[in-house]
Amino acid sequence: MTFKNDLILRAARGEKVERTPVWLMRQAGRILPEYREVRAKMGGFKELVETPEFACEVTIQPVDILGVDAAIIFSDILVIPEAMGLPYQMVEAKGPWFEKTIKVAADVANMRIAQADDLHYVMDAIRLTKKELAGRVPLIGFAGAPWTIFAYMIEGSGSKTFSKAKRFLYTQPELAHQLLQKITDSTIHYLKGQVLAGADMLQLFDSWAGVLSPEQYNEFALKYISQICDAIKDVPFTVFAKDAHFARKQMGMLSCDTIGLDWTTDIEESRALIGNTKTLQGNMDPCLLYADYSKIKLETQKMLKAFGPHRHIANLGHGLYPDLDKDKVKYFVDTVKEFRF
Ligand code: 1CP
Repeated sequence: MTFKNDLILRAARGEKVERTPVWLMRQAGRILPEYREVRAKMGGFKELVETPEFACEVTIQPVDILGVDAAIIFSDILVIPEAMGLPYQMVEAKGPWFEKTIKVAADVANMRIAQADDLHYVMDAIRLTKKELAGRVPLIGFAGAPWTIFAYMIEGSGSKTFSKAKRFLYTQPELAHQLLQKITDSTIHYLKGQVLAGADMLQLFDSWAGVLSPEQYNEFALKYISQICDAIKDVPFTVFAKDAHFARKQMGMLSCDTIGLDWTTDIEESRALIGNTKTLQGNMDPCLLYADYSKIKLETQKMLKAFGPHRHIANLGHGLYPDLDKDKVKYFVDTVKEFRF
């Protein structure tokens, strides 16, 4: 496939780029009035995710409107628990909710290992989006990391502490490993399916890495992330573990191409810990985009200089907040695109 703009793929592979590429986590979503319009036509979030034409439309919106260097397929990490046997609902203004959760051994035994076909609507959305993008920018596929998916399957919703999921690790570690392995196998099938459908690169989101201790993170998270990295060979692969500053050195040893960083980590220190063989992605605090334009420009340029000209993909340190001003978000993107070393 020839791309009109493949900066992000080259940056991920450590090749030379004319400028730093940029995209934003949660770039398709409520900051765009155009998204809210499509969303309002639908019965709910799930219907949008499960209807390839609409998922495709909102995936491409940020490419047209914000000018980002990649699209990310519009879906959610929670499609995996659903494909394994735990359906989710997205409750308006509240977030995800699972009617059934995992409590005992029989619940784990009842979980099936998902196949790519179970998520045919995501594969259809990827195929359609690839066609509609026609090589303008690469398309990113994604999944949740096993620990984060496990946390939702035990907890049944979002949580500040994920204490039920952590209790499970302390009280039923063997069973936790069985479930984590099933999630890992499902995720490998799912990600390989996304590549076959046309995804040009992949990202794993470990959003709740930060509630685990370093030791637990090794045992219950990195072990499985490492299996997934080893299984994906054909496209650049990014691991983003939010608040996992304690694991940066070990993450440098994963067989992936890019490590995502949040804004709580020092850039130079991260480079030293992770090494020069990985691309780094991030790591602006999304709240910077509440500041005035001159402050956004100053801090964005400071970030670009700290990462340097090689092996950097500009992004925020986590997803955009829905109340951010679209013009300021675009200003961040433009500031990156105009900067030259
Ligand atoms: O209708 C809406 O606008 C609901 C908000 C929303 C959106 C836009 C949810 C509910 N999910 C999504 C889409 C989504 N989710 C994408 C789309 C592509 C893009 O980035 O533009 C992606 C990549 C995700 C991934 C996701 N879902 C993560 C990992 C990234 C992160 O933010 O840490 C997580 C943790 C989820 C679960 C989820 N889905 C939605 C919410 C509100 C949550 C978080 C719930 C919680 O607080 O625990």
